[in-house]
Amino acid sequence: MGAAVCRNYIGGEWVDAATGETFESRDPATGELVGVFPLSTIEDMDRAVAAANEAWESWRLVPAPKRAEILFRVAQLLVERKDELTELMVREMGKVRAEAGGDVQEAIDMTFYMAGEGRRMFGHTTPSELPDKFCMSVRMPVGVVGAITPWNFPIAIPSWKIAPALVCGDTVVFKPAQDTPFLGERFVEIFEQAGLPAGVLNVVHGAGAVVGQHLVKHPDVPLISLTGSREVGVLVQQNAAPHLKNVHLELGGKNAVIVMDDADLDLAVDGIAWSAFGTSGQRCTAASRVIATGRVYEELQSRLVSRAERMRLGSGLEEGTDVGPVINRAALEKIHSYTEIGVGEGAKLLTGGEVATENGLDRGHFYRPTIFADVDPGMRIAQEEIFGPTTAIIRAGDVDEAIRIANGVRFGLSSSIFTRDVNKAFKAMRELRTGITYVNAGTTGAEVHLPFGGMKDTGNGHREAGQAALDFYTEWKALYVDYSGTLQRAQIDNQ
Ligand code: UN1
Repeated sequence: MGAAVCRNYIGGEWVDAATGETFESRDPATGELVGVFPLSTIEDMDRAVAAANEAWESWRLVPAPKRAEILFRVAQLLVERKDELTELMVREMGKVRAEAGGDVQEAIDMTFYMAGEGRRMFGHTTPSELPDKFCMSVRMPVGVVGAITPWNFPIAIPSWKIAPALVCGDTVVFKPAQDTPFLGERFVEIFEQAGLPAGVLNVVHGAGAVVGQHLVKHPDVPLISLTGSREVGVLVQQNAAPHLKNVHLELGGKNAVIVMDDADLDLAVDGIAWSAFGTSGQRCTAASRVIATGRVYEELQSRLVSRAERMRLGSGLEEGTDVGPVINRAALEKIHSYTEIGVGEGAKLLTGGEVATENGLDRGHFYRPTIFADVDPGMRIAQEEIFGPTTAIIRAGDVDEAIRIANGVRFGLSSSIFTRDVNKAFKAMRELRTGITYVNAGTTGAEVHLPFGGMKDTGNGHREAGQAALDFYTEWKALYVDYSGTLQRAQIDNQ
């Protein structure tokens, strides 16, 4: 397949960057060119924000069920184009075919779910304290959303932001990750195909530090939603502060799987392998720590090592590949630097810990599934987000200590416990300080109708997905209708 030349989508037109400059997107498994994209400037971003603002004036007045009809069409088109999008995702992002299909499926599910909100989006009615007076609350659209998305879920995460924004009556300027612009472009093209009016959704490609930052600082963009690193999250929060924007941040994780003595070990090994090495560990929900109690600590090590060593590395397009490439050279180097840090800290490297180069893997960026044991909870490999196929096994004495260790990091996205003891399970569900906790499953696998997000430094209190997402993309308005024909004064005339 030849490389495509792609454009920005602004005000319903496909356009090059004002300067004509471009950047490339390459297959992380082979280095092949996938597409060429506009390296946009702040003028391009200004035009997109202006288009989104203009479109908002009419989009906000389109009845929500009508807005939703377009989303239903988008979801249907995603179903029809699932194979094509899956294939493109494997080529541009590198995850294996089944996982890429899952990413597209997540977008399908989210878009259908949010389309359903068009006929709900419930507010409240409530009695007034005064006679002949009616009270209700309604959700109001806010304006233009700046949606800044990562490369690890190149269609799913954009859908988490764009679908709720549109059904709520907001318009969007979308800045996809520079590593996966093609998928961002295709996603937007589907909204165009579904009949979304011009300007309601715009995409501007380019560098986060240039166009992303300009979007965050733009006075005409009241909502910013970012999924990215903690460092970028802090910067976004700061840059958005002078305009008092509402900012939704979905940042890092350092997710732990707790394995108790009474656990079903086969199940735990399956859950850990999937959560630690799926998507080559490049999920914010990846299991990068395993906390095991006394009796299973040794047994789990040998089972996980043999599982990791049986995993086949390769292009996600090849049948039988378990682990695809990591996204780019810089990621590969960062992941390997953590192996060196772990060894330097005195952790025991059980397997992996190296770049894989055999059988042509050197054309791409492959890292062997890596497991450390004898990890102290305070070590950097047990504290910092690596975003690669590396996990650290830590010993704990009992469930209380395991929970304490699990909670002893700055992040709080996902957690899991494998146990057959209902008392331990419920204690963990209450005590683990994460936005998501699984019992007898790994740390990944969030469903679209439940709130997704984390506690502590994983975010700033907002949630995406489910009903909770509506709270970010709308503002509440309280309405009072007095039909008494007299001036009634609340708090004063109610005795
Ligand atoms: C992410 O890693 O940024 O639950 C999102 C999961 C996926 C989403 C992960 N459905 O792991």
